[in-house]
Amino acid sequence: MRKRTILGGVLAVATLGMSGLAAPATAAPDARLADVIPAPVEVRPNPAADFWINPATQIRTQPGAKGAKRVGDYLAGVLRPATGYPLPVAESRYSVLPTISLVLGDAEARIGKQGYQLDVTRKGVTIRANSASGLFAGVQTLRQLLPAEIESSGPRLRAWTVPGGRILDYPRFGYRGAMLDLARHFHTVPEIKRYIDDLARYKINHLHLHLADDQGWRIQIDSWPKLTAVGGGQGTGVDGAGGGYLTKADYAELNEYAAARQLTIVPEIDMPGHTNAALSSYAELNCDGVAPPPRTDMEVGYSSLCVGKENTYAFVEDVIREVAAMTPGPYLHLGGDEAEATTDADYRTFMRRVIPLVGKYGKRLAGWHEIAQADLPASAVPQFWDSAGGVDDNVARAAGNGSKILLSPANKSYLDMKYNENTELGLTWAGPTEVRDAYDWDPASAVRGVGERSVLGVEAPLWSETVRSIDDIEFLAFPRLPAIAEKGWSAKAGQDWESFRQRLAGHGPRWDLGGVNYYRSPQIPWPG
Ligand code: TNX
Repeated sequence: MRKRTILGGVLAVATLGMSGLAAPATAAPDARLADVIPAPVEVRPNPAADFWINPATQIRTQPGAKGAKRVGDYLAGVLRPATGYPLPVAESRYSVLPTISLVLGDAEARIGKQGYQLDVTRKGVTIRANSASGLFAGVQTLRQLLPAEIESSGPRLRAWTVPGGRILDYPRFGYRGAMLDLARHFHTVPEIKRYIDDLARYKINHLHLHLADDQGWRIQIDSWPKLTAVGGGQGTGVDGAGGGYLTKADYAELNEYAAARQLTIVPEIDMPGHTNAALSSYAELNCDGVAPPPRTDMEVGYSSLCVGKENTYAFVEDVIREVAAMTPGPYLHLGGDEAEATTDADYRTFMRRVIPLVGKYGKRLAGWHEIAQADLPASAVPQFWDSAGGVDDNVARAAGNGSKILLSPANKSYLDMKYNENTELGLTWAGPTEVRDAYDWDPASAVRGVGERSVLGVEAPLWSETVRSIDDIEFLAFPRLPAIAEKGWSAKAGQDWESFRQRLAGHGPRWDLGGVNYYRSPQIPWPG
C-alpha cells in the first residue's frame, strides 16, 4: 500500500516534469559555487556547465565500494523528500542516465583523507575522494549548491539546478568538533541525533559528549549502577529540571548514527572535580564516607574525588574500562577542569594514576587544558578553553613535547555565551559573543607557543546550564557554529568576514525551511 503511494507520487512528478506543467526543467542556479560554508579551497565556476537533477537522475557508486554506497544512500535520503524523485542508488561502472557519481580513488593526492573534488557538468555531478569521509564532505557541499528548498520536508515543484564548475577542497585541520553538555541538562537521543545532523552539514566530524558533572551522571555504568539510578534520576538537571541518562543501547545507537554521518563521538567523564553526582550516589567514594546531598545549582569547583583512597582508582578504572569498551572512536576525555577542591599536589598524584588507564584500555587521552599540569604522553590532547590570545605555559610545554592541542577559546567558540546582553539564553563570563566575535580569530595564533602544526583542530562547546531543548541548542549554535566550522576547515587565505557574512545570509532560508531555530544577528544581511 505504502509502496504504491510513493510510486504514484514519483510518477506524478515525473509526468508533470515531462509535460512541462512543472517548473521549467532548466533554470539558473540559486546558489553559486563560492557560497559554500565552510569556504572551499579552490572554486572554478563554469556557467555553461549547470546540471539539473531530474526525475531520471540516479546516484552511482562503484561496484563493491561499501563506504561509498553508504554515502550514496545518505545522499538519496537527503534529496528525495524535497525533489520527490526516486533517485535510485546503483552500484555500476558506467551510466547513460544523468548521474551523481560518488567515486573512491582517482582524486588528487593533496585532498588527503577528508577532502574531495566535485565536478559539475551538463551530464552530471561527480564527487571523487580518497575515503568515504571525503565523499560525505562533498555531499554536504552539493547540498548547499542546490536551492534552499532542498531543505523542505515535502516535494516542491521546481528546477533543481546545480551550478556548473569544479570545487577542490580539503580541511586545514583534521579535527572539527562540537561539544554538548548532557550533565547540566539531559538531552534525549532524538535531540542528539538532530544536532549530529546539524553538525554534519558544516563538515564537523567530532561530537564530544560531556557525560558527568556535579549535577548529573548520564551514561550507564554496569559496575556502579547507582551512578545513573541516583545521579541520573529525574530532577538532576540545573534548577531541578529534567534528568535521565543514556543506556548502553542508546549510546551504541548514537555511535552508529554518528558513524553514518562521518562523525566520531568523544565521551567525557570529568574528574577529579565536577564529580558531585558520583560522590552523592556512592558514600564510599568520599574521604569521610558520607555522601553529600545532590546539587542542581550552577556553582563549580567544590567537589573532588578522594585522591588518597584506593577505592577511587577502582571506580575510575571500572568507568574507563566500560566507557572505552562502548566507544568505537579513539578518544576518551577525562575532563580535569576547575579542580579547585583538589590540591595541586593531589591533582598531579591523581592524574599520574589515571592517565595510564586510558592507554591501558586502548584509548587516546583528551582533557581540558588543566591536564597539561601533569606529565602527558605525546599522544594526549589538551583542550584549551581560556580566552584566545591566552598564555598557558603548561599547554605550550605539552605542544613542545609533541602533543596536539584542541582549541576551544571561550571568548570565541563557546556557544553557551550570550550574543548580547539581551539574549535570554546563555551565560556571560566569556562573552557576549556576536557572530563576528566567533569569526574574528585565527587558530594558529590563539595560544602562545601553539603554532599551526601543534593544532589538532577546533571545537565549539555548548554548556547546558541555561539550555533545555533542541530549540535552545540550535538558537545558540546558529549562526556561530558555521563560523567555528569555517575556522577549522577553511584555508586561512579563504577566510574573510565580509565574504562569510554574505554567504551566511543565504543559510537563513535553509534553516527556516529545515525548522532550525537561529539567532537573527543584525550583523548578517538576511534576505527579505
Ligand atoms: C566552565 S570550560 C566550565 C564548565 C561550565 C562552563 C560554562 C570548562 C572546562 N568548565 O563547567 O559549564 O564554564 O560556560
